Amino acid sequence: MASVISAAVAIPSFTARANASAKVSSAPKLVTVRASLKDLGVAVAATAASAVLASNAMAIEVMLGSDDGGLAFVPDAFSVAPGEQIVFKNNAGFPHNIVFDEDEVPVGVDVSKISMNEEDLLNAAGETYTVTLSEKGTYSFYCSPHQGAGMVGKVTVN
Ligand SMILES: [Cu+2]
Repeated sequence: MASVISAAVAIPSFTARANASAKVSSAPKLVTVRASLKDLGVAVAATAASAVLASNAMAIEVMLGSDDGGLAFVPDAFSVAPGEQIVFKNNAGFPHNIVFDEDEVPVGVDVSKISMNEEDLLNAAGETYTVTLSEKGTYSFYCSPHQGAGMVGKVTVN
């Protein structure tokens, strides 16, 4: 059931993004726009099919630490569909962890179910922490060792 729900939600949002980018594009690029929309149509169909087959088809990867060693989530603000996997991956400047802020999540969300323990850390390069969020809304999260250094992020589920 979960995969079917996830597919039904994902298709309209993908289509909405396609419409938005088509509006932004100017008239002289009409041919290009048509071509990319056609490609996008194929992509939407493929996404729908794979989402039905496996709900894990959609995922976003967030780097822990920037390539130049900065203490940051990369990206530090992003959107996902409900149920889309968010894979946090150790990149640089570790150890890191991911803790959701109980005061900045949608009402009713239990942050203990989506956060790592404050004491748990990802210590090695390439280590990951994966979470999926089902409630729509905005969630703030941080890395507990580096919160003071500004390693904070925000994800919108829509
Ligand atoms: Cu960190």
